[in-house]
Amino acid sequence: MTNMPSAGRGDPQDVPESVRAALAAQEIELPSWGFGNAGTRFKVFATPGTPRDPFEKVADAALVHQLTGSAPRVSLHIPWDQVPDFEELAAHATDHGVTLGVINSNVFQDDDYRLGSLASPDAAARAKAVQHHLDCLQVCRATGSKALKIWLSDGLNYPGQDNLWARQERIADGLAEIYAALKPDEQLLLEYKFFEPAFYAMDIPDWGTSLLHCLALGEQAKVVLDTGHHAPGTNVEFIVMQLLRAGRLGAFDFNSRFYADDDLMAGAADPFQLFRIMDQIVAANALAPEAGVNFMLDECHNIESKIEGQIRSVMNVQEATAKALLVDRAALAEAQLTGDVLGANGILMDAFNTDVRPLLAEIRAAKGACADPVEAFRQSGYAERMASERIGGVQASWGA
Ligand code: AFD
Ligand code: MN
Repeated sequence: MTNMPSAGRGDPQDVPESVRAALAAQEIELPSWGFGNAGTRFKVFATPGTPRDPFEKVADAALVHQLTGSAPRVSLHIPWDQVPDFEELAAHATDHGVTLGVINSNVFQDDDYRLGSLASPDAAARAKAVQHHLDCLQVCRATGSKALKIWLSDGLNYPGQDNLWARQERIADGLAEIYAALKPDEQLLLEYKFFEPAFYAMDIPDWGTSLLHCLALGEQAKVVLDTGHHAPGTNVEFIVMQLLRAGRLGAFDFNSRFYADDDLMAGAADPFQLFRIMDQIVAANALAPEAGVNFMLDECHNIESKIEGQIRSVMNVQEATAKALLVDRAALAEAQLTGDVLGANGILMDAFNTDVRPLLAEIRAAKGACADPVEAFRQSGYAERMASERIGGVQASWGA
């Protein structure tokens, strides 16, 4: 068979209703911290109009949802999003057409955690970290969130600095205390990262370590796969498949990287990898919200427009998903089983090479969102208005 693209494969008229419905139902969760100032260890750049508090961050995130139609939830980060009354923030979100999503803990910005949080050799630091997570669970109950996301920056800078095994036991004990506090409808999402801020050994460096801890904890513990958290060249879609097989893929933190945890727009550095990831999701029937995988963004934009960067990331995830849904699965299975190596690859590439932008523009418009969310944002004058209205106060950043 030739692998020439079928006539107009991406033509909205040719796309099955089931594909259109799946794309219309797709939900991508936004990071509140993606709307604040960000940077590297060298400089955090301030941008006029940046939100000064969680209420303004939620308003910016709600605009992304309004324009794209596919970003109905906003993850919070504690204490960056600390407010006196979380029920008031949840109501504010609802008023803006979105809801509050996953609650992210933060045990990486306190001097007490210099040698680690749950892994620290200091029992007081460990106890403080456990308490912070118990406090975050109280935030979940106030916001209606059902998942606590844990990323530990814990690790070592030098061989011999601490006992690798003992640190695993300390983490296991601390996670067990937190897990025991979960309500039956709540989840603990455990994220891994192969380096940074520690440079010799992170205590949860890879998917295997996160999975081992989740399996020891119980059914309500699942793994978070951050696409910026692997060594260059890692086959990330293989990890997606394995975690799906184990029933322990809880969420993605989508972003893009050229070298490390670069926090660039999802899909911008390697759209083919994002497609291969979504291909595994579609092949496993794990796309629908009820499948239990949360498709989140975790990215901060240092020099680029924050709102536009989040809009583009949502669109990039949608495009990768649309292409994955267009894979001719029957023909692919046939080619695979008959050992038609290039035929099978060609079928996958045919879908990847399909221009799905007209299809997605039509689906967005049909939902009452914008066919071209980026252009709509640029035309809206929102960025300019916020720059003129948001005067004074302290712009949100990693510190606040
Ligand atoms: C940092 C970490 C990790 C975490 C995020 C939010 O690297 O990705 O998910 O902060 O806490 O980016
Ligand atoms: Mn992350």
